[in-house]
Amino acid sequence: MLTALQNARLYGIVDLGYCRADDVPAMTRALCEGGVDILQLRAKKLPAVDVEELALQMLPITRALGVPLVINDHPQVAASVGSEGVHVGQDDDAVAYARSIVGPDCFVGKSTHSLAQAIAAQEEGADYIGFGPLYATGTKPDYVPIGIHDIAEVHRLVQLPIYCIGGVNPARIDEVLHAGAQRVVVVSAFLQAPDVQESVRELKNRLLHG
Ligand code: 3NM
Repeated sequence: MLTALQNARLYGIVDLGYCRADDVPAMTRALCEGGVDILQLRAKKLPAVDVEELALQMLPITRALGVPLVINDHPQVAASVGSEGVHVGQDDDAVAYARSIVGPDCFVGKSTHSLAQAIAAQEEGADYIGFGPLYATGTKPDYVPIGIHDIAEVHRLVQLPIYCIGGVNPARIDEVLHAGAQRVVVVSAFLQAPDVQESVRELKNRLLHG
């Protein structure tokens, strides 16, 4: 599973802020068939029991298409459904705590919002990091964007897979790649696209072939 993480370039998120619960299976399929390499379930407002139910709907689809599923914020759900990954925020000891719940076979990612946090997450033993938000984004409206100038530096300082996140969309992908990004997370630009699968395919193409 860590090999899948090493090779992954495009990370999608089924965010319940943009996707109705009823649409989760179809959205999961569209994102995976379009070409996301990793997929996260993010449902900030739902209780764990509902997150678990959605994860159980997603897993047969993600597994059939060979895409690791990551559960945001709920290590217990990740453990109970047996997802391939779990993602945590900036709380102290979040990585160690999540790992104690999910065990050794589930990778653990952490959100970081500065170079110092990125280095700390590496020291804490995260398997990958998110780095952002690069641009202001309605998906995380209360976060101040960090810009793109530290992207090259974070790649010098941190050896983990680094997923650049926050406001990444087709209009900005070239700028983000030019700034040194190798991997990106895209949320609203995919979930709000008229043709989700096609929009993933196009962005993946530009990631792989410039
Ligand atoms: N985490 P969009 S930014 C979920 O910086 C999330 O940690 C961020 O959504 C971070 O692609 C973000 O719609 C939102 O901007 C990304």
